[in-house]
Amino acid sequence: MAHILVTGAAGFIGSHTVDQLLASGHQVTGVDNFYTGKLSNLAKALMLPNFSFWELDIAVHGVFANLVAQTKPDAIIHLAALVNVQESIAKPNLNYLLNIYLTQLVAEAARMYSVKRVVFASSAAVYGNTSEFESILYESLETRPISPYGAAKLASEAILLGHSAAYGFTVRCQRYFNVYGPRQDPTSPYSGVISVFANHFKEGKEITIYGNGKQTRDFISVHDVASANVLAATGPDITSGIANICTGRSTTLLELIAVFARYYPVTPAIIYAPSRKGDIMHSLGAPFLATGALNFNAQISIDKGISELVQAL
Ligand code: UD2
Repeated sequence: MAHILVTGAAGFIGSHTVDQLLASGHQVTGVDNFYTGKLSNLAKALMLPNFSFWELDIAVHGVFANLVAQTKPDAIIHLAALVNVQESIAKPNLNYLLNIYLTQLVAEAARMYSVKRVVFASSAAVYGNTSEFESILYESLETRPISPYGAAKLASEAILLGHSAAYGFTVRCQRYFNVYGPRQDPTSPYSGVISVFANHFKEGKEITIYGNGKQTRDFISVHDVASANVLAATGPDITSGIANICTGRSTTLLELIAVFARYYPVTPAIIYAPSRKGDIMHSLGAPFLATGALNFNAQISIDKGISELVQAL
C-alpha cells in the first residue's frame, strides 16, 4: 500500500479521489485551504484512521515543501487549483499563482524529497478552439488555449514534465473533460451544466439552454476521474506522459435533459438564450492514451451517472 498526498483534498474531484484511495487501502494525507473545498466533502474520510488532513495555504512559499518533508508521501496528486475558467479571466494573477506558481512549488517539493510520482489535474481547456477537422481531441493535436486557465494548465504540464525529465520522478498529466457527479457545486453561473440541470429539475426551476442545445460534451463521472487518479498514482509500470481522461462518447444538452426527465414527473420550462461567448460547439476526447498508459477505461455511462446523481440529491 502506498502513501498518497492529495492537494485540494476537500474539493469536488479531490474528495472523491481521497475516498477511492482510502477504499483501496492506501494511506492518505489531504491538504486544502477551503477556497472552494468543503470540510463536509471529507465527512467519510475523516472517520478513517488511515486519513490525515491539514488545513494549509500551500501557495505560501515553504508551506508545501514542509508538508512533504514531514509526511514523506510516495506520490502527490495535485488537484488544488483555481478551478473556474471565468474566474481565471477576471483574476489572471490569482490564476498564475494557483495554476502555475503552485505547480512549480509542487515540482520542487517532489524533487527535494524524492517523491516518486506526481499526478496533475490538467484540463481539456488546453485544446482551446478546435477546427471542424479536429472533432475528436487527440493529445497529439496542437494546443491553443483561449483562457488564462487553459494556458496555465498547459504551462503546468510543461513544468512538471520538464522536472520529470531532469530529476527522474514520474509525472502524469490528466486532461479531464467535463466532470460531473455528487458534491459538484451548482450555484455559480458557470457551474458544470449537469450540476445546474440537476438542481433545476429538483427545484422545478426553469432551465436555460445557451444556443440550440445540440452542442456536445464528453461528460465523465467524477468516480471515473477519481479511479483514473488512483491508477496514475498507484498503478504498476506507469511512465511519464499526458492523457485525456474522458469517455470517448458525446452527449448533447437535449439528450441530457431527456435523461433527467425520466426521473421527474415534470420537466421544468426550458428557455433558449444566445450561445455564451467563447462557447465551443463540440468537445469529444480520444480515450486511447489513458487506456494504454494507465489501463483506465471509463465505466460509468451518462444514464448511470445521472441516475446516481439524482438519488444523491
Ligand atoms: C468545460 C469546463 C471548463 C473548461 C472548458 C474547456 C466544466 C464545468 N467546465 O466548460 O472548466 O475546461 O470545458 O472547454 O466542466 N450550458 C447551458 N445551460 C446552463 C449551463 C451551461 O446551456 O445552465 C451550456 C454551456 O453554454 C455549454 C455546455 O452547457 O455549451 C457545457 O457547459 P459547462 O459550463 O458545463 O462546461 P464547458 O464545456 O463550457
